[in-house]
Amino acid sequence: MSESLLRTVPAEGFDVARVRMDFPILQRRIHDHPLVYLDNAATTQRPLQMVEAMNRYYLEYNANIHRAIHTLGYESTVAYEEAHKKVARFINARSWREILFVRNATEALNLVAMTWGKANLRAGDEVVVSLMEHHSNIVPWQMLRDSLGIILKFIPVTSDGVLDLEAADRLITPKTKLVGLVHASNVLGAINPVSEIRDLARRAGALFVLDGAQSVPHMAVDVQALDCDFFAASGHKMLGPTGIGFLYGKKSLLQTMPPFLTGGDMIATVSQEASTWNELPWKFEAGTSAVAEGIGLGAAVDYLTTLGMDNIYQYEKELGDYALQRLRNVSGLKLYGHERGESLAVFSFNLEGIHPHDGANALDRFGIAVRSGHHCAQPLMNRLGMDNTLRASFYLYNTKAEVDLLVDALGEIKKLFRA
Ligand code: C6P
Repeated sequence: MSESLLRTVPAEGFDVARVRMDFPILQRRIHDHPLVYLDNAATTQRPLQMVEAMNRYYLEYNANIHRAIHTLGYESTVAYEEAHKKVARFINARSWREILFVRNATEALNLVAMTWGKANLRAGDEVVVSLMEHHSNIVPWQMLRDSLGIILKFIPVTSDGVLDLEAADRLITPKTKLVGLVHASNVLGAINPVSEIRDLARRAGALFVLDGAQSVPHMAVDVQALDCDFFAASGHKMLGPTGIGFLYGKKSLLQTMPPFLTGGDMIATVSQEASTWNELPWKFEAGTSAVAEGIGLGAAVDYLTTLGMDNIYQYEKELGDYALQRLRNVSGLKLYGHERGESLAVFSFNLEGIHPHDGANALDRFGIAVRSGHHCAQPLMNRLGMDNTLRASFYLYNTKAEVDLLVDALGEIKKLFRA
């Protein structure tokens, strides 16, 4: 752990200047401007501590896991297992064996559909998701609809960008076998009313799956309190490396589900006739694991834990409130969502007369990185009447000064395009 981070908390509270020291990339200049990185919902930057943890693995104890008696193999196995334990503590899972390492949230959600879904769903069974989902919590269920004949239903979104709970109450019935919900929207930032939807799922006797890709980087998550059956997330959206994410699943479900990918490491025995499965979580981690990435994810979790998720949430809330107030005062800017309920500091908007891709390109000239496009949530975009937006998404190292730079640049861009 670098000295800078250790000095950050808890005595001095959340000190963003010290946090920024852990992210060398933030010192970059882009087109002669300081980098203002506001594309955190796509992927975050990485602290030195995380990169150093991966380096240490490669430089000091690189070896395959679960396969070797030698010292390096032992050390890498222990470190990789410890990373599962760190994630389990981070989200308050009952056991680290409930944490499966996968490539990303997309793979986690596909795993649920392709294992639990294929084994348990029959033609006519209903799966309910929301219209606010990322494609990764829609397409796997569409695949099952097309192969198994299940029925896929969508909880509508109101014109002000929140879930229609009355409609959810009507849609979730005893025919519903699984309810999937995005915990926080990558387009609107909206934090969804999890307990209400979970209670509807429970009333129906359905499983409840949370897509936590956007929530877990920004707020304390307690899977026992949420009482979800599955929780999916990506490491690269929470300061970790690419190529690693996790799926939390209740042990009782994981034990009875068939494996996802098959082959090495996920078996207990193999004969010519049949195979038996390894214990959890290895039953779901076939082949040589992303060892360095898993260790990196553990280090990212250490970093977040040291800062404190409640401190991070509070800091980002204040930053988000400031950004909201400033963006609302930009003339010709149409902001989506942020009208009701709680939201993360994720702002999708359009500038009158300027295509979002042109806007993002122009912002880049000012050193400001935002995303433009449909954000892999086309059903939501269609519902809200747009194809593409600009999106500024903030994280723990962003500052109010960067909000001001964004707003100033938007003003300049409007002049440039005479919009
Ligand atoms: N959203 C964004 O720019 P992967 O790509 O598997 O790491 O994450 C998928 C995913 C799942 N759920 C939600 C809510 C997400 O936001 C994402 C990824 C990125 O918004 C890339 S499209």
